[in-house]
Amino acid sequence: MPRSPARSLPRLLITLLTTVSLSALLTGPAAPAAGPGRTTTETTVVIEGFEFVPASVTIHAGDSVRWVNKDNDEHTSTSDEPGWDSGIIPPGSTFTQVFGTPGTFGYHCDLHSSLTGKVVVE
Ligand SMILES: [Cu+2]
Repeated sequence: MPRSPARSLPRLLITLLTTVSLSALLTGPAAPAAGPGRTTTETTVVIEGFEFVPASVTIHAGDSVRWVNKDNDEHTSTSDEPGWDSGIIPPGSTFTQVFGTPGTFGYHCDLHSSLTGKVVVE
């Protein structure tokens, strides 16, 4: 006997939701450009001596950048255009941002206007 639509629809929804949740867990919601089988990488930018080191990093879509504050002062990683804002990164702390979209993204420290950097996403 065929299953009635009233019974199979909720089951289909649950299957869909489970699939979406699983893929979100596996790839992260901000990494749509990372194809299956490609490993994402994390690039580290050190904040030291009131500089982003290196000041420019090039990554692939789906990769992440991790800022590590090695200064004794607070800093931020804030995109020049709307995009991301770490908020205060206390000394010894880190902030990680995933980049899902190709482009060139300038950023700065909100507390020290001389601190600038660039993330190039290929
Ligand atoms: Cu700063």
